[in-house]
Amino acid sequence: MITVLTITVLVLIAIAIWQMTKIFELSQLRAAKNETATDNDNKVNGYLMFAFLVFIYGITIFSFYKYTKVLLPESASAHGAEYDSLMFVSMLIIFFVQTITQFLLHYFAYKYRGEKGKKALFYADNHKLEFIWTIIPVIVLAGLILWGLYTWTNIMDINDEDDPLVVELYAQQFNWTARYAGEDNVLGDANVRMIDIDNTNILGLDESDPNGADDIIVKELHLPVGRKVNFHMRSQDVLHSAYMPHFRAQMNCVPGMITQFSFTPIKTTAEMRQDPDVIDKVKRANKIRAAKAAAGEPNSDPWEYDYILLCNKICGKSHYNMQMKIIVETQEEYDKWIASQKTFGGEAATGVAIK
Ligand SMILES: [Cu+2]
Repeated sequence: MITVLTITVLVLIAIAIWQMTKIFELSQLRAAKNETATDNDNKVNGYLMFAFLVFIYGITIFSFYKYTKVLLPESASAHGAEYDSLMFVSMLIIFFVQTITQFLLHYFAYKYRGEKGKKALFYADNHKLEFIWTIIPVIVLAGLILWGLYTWTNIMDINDEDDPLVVELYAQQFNWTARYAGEDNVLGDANVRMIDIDNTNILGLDESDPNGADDIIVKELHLPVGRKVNFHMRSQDVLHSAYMPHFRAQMNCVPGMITQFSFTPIKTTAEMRQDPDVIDKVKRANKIRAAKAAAGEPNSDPWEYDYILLCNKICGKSHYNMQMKIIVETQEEYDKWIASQKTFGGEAATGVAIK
């Protein structure tokens, strides 16, 4: 009913605007003058072109000044630096070319504005010019594409070299669960059809698979610094995307299949908290939070920096809050933590539910 009413109102508003335009046109009939642009009109438009150029240059400089600080801090994964360089060089070329072409576009619009007696020059073609403006983009784009493909192949080369830690990331509306492969570093088979909530089997592990007995299911991801991690992603319900921005990592989680991503964390959480860029971000966020706390708003406690796993596919109404904390720590700290966790076999035997 509301939809029908909204459409009716919109149609009526459109008719009213149309009628008013007609009345306006009729009232202007007598006063209508020659509508050909004069030299003065063209001059004004020419200057407006320059004004617009100044506006877009100004807003670009302003955005750099104001918003560069909200970009991600330095990458915390081994492959991240290469990824960032590719991004930086691509953006640099885009900004360089756009600065020049925007200037030329607006300058020529001004220079060749309409003037009485001025005639457009018929200029069929110029092979030299055509060659130059074709070959330069071809070389630049081919270079970027080749570099991009090389980087992509490097990042997406998921293999078992260097004894990687195997971890499963399990997505469901609207939370993440991680599963470590345990002592044998082999994940037990799993299928959503085998989920048995009453029996603590929340990820649908195949209880007859011996590889799964030592698997460790947790709600907080701990990673030892400097060791490669091979992630296996699964989804229980809809498309999700495991996004770990500080490690420049993202992979879709697709129901019915296992997707993979691999990276090596190179900075512990403690080290990252000492990064000047991160310190600055935390300071700014906490200033906003302090103001909110003073106004009595909930959830305004001071924030401490942590790596985070987010969902980057709009998967439902609580998508925005689908996240898991990631802690990168030294090998000793990690060993201590993992030793304190219960295995799936142990959980199933004791029947303790994992919350
Ligand atoms: Cu999601």
